[in-house]
Amino acid sequence: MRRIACYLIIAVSGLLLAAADLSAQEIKTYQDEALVPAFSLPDPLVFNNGKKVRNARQWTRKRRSEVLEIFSQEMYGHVPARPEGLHFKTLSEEKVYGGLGIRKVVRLYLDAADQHWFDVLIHLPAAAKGPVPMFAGLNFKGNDATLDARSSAAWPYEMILRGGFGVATAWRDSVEPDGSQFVDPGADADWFCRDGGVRAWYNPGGDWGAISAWAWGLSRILDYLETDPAVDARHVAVIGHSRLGKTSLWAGANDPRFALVISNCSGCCGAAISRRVFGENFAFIDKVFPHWFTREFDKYRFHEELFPADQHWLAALAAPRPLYIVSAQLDGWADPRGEWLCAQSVAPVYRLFKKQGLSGNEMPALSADAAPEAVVCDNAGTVAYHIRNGKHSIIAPDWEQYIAFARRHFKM
Ligand code: GTR
Repeated sequence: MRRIACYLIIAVSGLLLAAADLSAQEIKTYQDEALVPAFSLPDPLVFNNGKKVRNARQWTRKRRSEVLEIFSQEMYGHVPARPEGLHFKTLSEEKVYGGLGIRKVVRLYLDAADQHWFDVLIHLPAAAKGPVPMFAGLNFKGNDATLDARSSAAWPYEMILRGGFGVATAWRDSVEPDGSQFVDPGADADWFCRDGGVRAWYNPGGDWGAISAWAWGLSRILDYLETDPAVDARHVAVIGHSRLGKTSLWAGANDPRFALVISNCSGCCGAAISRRVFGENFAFIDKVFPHWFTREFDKYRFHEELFPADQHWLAALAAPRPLYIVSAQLDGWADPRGEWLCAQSVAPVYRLFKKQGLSGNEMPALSADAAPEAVVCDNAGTVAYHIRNGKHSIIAPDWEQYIAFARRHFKM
């Protein structure tokens, strides 16, 4: 008995020491291939009970929800269902771009009493003969800011409309405030939850991070799009850049109604393989942006190797739908090679559905003298990847590829 008590004391004090160590530990990051630790990627096609997933049916019926639960439980938190009182009101509608497009603002009321809402900015091609496919994604600085000339590369509305698509966007902070350096309430100051975000109002106490709240908002946008006769809601591509690229992957994972998933420079806890620990890592992201995650995620600080999945499992939740992962050459912080490896490593899941992953085992490479915004693609299959010359951003050359990819998969 005394011996057991003794062991217990040693074990508990060991744990306490480890915890103290952890909080004092200095967070280091590197962007050097030579420092990438040796690792093997966990296999998404093994059930929690250790048995092998043999076919698409087993994936869809059981394994898929196991993987979704790991990310809900350990990284982003659970995404709640549609609120009962959800309803919509069109606030304005006008012709824009010399008659090329229709611009609408639709208010999404989240409760029957009209107490909580956020606004969605929608552009539709005016000359469309029938319901149009769409891109849907959140924005960083407010809906009006996407109309600003400075945002024309990130939101090239005329190009998207000419491509035959509509596009819907809402301000990230109108769903759940980020509290980040980007926030400039501007014209959107009247966002719905002045006393906090959707997490404070809906399912309070639920352990879900902002990324889950934003993904939830994207699904509500899709709820609206399903009611708009001008929209072909069975062909809506979910898209996002950076933290919103993490969000688009997570929204696509949770909501199979999104027909295509695009993640632009999503990096750590997005498409980048965590076990490479290249650029931003778990300790850093969870310290600087703790509100993005469930508190369960804290235990993986400094321990990417203990996470029960890696990010290719998250990306594979898009299967069998078309998936497009993108990097920028100078975006070392987001780990382009890790993002490519993720795109490449979803192939076994797509193969279950007889869908083609990336074509090559080599990462597409830009030549040393590549033009400033040059793009090198491996995007002929159902899973696609490209790397663009330049920095951490989403710009017209990326959109050009997204439009072509979506046109091909939506058979336009
Ligand atoms: C960075 C963060 C990244 C990425 C980026 C962004 O500061 O470290 O994970 O999400 O912000 O969203 O622009």
